[in-house]
Amino acid sequence: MNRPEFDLKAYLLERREKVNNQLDRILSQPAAPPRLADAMRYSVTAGGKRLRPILCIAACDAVGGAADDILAVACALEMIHSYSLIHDDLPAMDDDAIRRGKPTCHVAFDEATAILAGDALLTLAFQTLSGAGAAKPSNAAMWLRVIDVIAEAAGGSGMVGGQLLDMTAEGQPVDLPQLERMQRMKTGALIQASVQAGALMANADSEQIDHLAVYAANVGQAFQIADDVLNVEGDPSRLGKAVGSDAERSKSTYPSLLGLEASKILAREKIDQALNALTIFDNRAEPLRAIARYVIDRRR
Ligand code: GRG
Repeated sequence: MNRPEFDLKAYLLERREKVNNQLDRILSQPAAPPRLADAMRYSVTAGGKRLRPILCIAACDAVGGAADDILAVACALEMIHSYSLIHDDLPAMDDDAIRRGKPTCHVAFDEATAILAGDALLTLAFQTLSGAGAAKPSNAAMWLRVIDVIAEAAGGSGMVGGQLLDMTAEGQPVDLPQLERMQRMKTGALIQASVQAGALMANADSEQIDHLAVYAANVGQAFQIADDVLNVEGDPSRLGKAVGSDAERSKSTYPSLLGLEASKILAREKIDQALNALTIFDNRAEPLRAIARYVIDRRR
């Protein structure tokens, strides 16, 4: 008998709505000055696929965990991601005017407000995690591990470090191993942490954690390759941001190093490896499987 096809669209819609509602609740609470709170809300609620929160929830689902506080972790990941986009768009970095189909934070507000909104979102993410953990003292060790995994991925040895490598490499020739390292840190680390945090919240065992790490590493790389491909041949109106910026800045990307077709083939291979890593899981990993396929078929 054929297995009914997993409905990714419905899964994404439902999880996105839960994440968005919880983000609304969190962002309506901070006693920040109104202009700062507005800028934080503006960027987080501007849209976005919510890939990291959904990966976190899907990893938790795959392990069979009904973790009560998974939404707190999912929202913390999205706030960290949103802060990184606000800072990435600043004049001192990529100097982008459009993000998620809207004027970037520093354009809609001003540069200082955008810097501070990013700072405050990063801090609020960790406050959300520590607050949820403090409410469950019996699970303190698990929460500390989740916080540690996310902090390491977001910081100097992960996303922030990758951003620095990326910026210093601009205009310079970069080879494939250098590109892979840079992107593993800049984009891959938070994607990996999202999956690992979801699994930890569901009390995954070490075999499950190891397989999910292989899944996440491959999905992270495929995601980045797809992003580079979309920067060449994507539709700006669907992406909500400009295309062609990598070539304009002479940035080394998968298409510039390997060509467009070889990049697409490599992304597919990565997704096959991600799916192979999930063979130890039952059908509760269907969302993770469907997300892996979506990562390279997406148009935005
Ligand atoms: C400034 C500390 C700091 C870090 C910036 C993630 C990042 C590091 C920069 C983003 C630049 C970029 C376009 C990277 C390529 C892949 C990527 C992270 C795309 C944006 O993420 P999506 O596609 O965005 O998940 P949405 O808007 O859907 O959330």
